[in-house]
Amino acid sequence: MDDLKAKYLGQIADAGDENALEAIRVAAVGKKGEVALKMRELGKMTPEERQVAGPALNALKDEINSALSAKKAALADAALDERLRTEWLDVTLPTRARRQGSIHPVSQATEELTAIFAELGFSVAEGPRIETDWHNFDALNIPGHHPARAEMDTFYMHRAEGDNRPPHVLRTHTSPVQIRSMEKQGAPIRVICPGGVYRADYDQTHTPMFHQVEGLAIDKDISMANLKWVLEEFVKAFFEVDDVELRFRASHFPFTEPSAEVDIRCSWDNGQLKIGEGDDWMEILGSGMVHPKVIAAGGIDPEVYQGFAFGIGIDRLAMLKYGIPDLRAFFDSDLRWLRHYGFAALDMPNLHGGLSR
Ligand code: 2NL
Repeated sequence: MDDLKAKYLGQIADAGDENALEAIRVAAVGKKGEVALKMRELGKMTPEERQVAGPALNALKDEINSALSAKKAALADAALDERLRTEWLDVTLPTRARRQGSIHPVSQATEELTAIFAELGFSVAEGPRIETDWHNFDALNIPGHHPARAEMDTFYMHRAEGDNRPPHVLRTHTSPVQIRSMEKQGAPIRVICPGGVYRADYDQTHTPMFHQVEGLAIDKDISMANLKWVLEEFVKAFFEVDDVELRFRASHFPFTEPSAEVDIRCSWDNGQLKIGEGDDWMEILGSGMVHPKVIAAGGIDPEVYQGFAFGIGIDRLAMLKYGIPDLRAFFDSDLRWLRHYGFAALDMPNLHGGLSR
């Protein structure tokens, strides 16, 4: 037994890798290993002999097994040390030049308009794209039977069989984010909510997902005059023109009263759009004074507070500003298109950025 012990502990100490160690394990303490063979001889012994040899064999087996696991751990440690020694990175090296990635025009336009509204004192809020139908519709004075629910071509989430609660929806506008902002912050409030929205509509000028920015300003004495000034400042800064003329056309939305659609003076000279001059008008947004029911839904007292709201399509703003003709290409993930219209990743967008760089 002493010979066996010396032989296997020696082999284990000399083993160079896990495979060698496994071969030793099989030969020594495996089912048909040398220790097992010795165990079989116990049957031929006298009871007295067996009482000595049995425990001694078990102890030998335990000792070999411990030596095996100790050596295995030592080999793993050595392997890790070797990897740490050979695999390393100099994180202080400069980055590689840009090859592929670029900023999507919608992201660029969003960053630019966010910077403009931030300078006008608006904070930015985001919210879930899967909304309760209360936040997306009821809170905005669009009740269950209202035609706007159908007009908005809503995507409804699935409910389990027998679950009769109203289903969640993919938000059809970012207004629910403003409802949530009112609930959280109360009045006064100045906030913009940019983000993706969904409507079941797909043709030349519509994609089922598109982007919107809505703005909301609520205080004790806010009027349409404030709305007009904010929109003029925004349009001048975004399109980088010194002067604009906006035209407010009476319109109707369930969530504003009165409501106005806003056109911008422009010209189209052989396919070239000029903003701020000319004899044409182009619709760019919808707006109005927030309906008292909507202010109340946000948890604010409409007897004390009033305000304006507006909604603008970001995708169309980006098309107009960067001269991109086809909306649907925005969401095709075509790398050639992205390289053509995309913006450099390190080119931080800001109020003074955009076309004039
Ligand atoms: C459009 C119309 C609009 C709003 C959005 C709004 C939000 C709240 C309360 C009241 Cl929380 N109104 N949003 C108001 C008027 C128009 O968007 O045609 N957008 C492209």
